Amino acid sequence: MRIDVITLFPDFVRQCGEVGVVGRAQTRGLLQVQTWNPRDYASDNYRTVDGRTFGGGPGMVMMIEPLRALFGALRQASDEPTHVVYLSPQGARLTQDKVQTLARLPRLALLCGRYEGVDERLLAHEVDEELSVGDFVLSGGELAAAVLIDAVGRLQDGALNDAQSAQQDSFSDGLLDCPHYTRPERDAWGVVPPVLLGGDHAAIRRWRRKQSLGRTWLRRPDLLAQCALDDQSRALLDEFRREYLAAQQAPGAGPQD
Ligand code: 4GY
Repeated sequence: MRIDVITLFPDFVRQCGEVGVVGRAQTRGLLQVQTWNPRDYASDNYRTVDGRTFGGGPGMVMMIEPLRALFGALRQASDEPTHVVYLSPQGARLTQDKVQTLARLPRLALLCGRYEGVDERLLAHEVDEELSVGDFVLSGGELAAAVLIDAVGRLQDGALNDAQSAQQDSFSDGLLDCPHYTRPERDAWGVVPPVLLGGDHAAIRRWRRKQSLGRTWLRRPDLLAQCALDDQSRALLDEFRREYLAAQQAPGAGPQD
C-alpha cells in the first residue's frame, strides 16, 4: 500500500511512520509513505500557501492554487486511482471498520490542513471523504494523519507477527480488550487471576471473552448496543454482571474467578 500525505510539515509526518510496527512495515516494503509539500507548488516568490478568510475574522485559509497543482502532480505520478481523505473535526468519526476498509486500498492520500483549514472548493473537487479521529481540535491534520497511517499500517499483511495479529481481533469484533498481566504472579498490588496461570486454554478464552464483554458493558455501553451477541456471549455477560453487582453489594469481597 502507498500513502501520500499532503502536509506543510513533511519531516514530522515521515518521522511518525518510522517507529515500531509501522516503521517495520515500511522497511519490509509493505507500506510506502510519501509526503507532498504544498509550498513546493506555490507560484509566487514567497511560496505563499495561505490567504485571508473572506468575510473577515482571524486566521488564514489554505489556498486552492498550490493544492490544485499538487494534486495534479500527485495523480499524474500515480498509476492507480487515489482515495483522498481530508482530516478534520467535521469529518465522520474514524472507526476500526473504516480503518479495515482503508487498509485494503492500494493508494490513499491524506490531506493535512493547517490554519483555519482548506478552501472549501478544493475540498469539494479533490477530496473523497472527510474523517475525524475524535471530537477535539488539533492545530493541524498531521497528528490525525499519523493516527490513520499507524492504524492502517499495522493491518498490512505481514506487518504484525503471529502473537500480535491474534490480539488485534479484540477490537475488530466491536468489544474492548480484556485485562493483561505479566510477572510477577504475586505483587503488593494484587495477584494475577488464577485462571490465567492454570493452562486450561478453553477456560482462559472464556475468561478473556467474559472480561471483554464486561468491560465493554461498564465502559462503552454504546459499543455493546451495536454488537449482535450470540447466546453464549449473552450468558457470559450475565455472569459478569451478576458477579460485578454482587461485589458492589459486598465491598472487599473482590470478583470470583
Ligand atoms: N480531530 N480529526 C482533526 C483535527 C485539525 C485546522 C483542519 C481531528 O482529524 N483531524 O483536529 N484537525 C484541523 C486544524 C485545519 C484540521
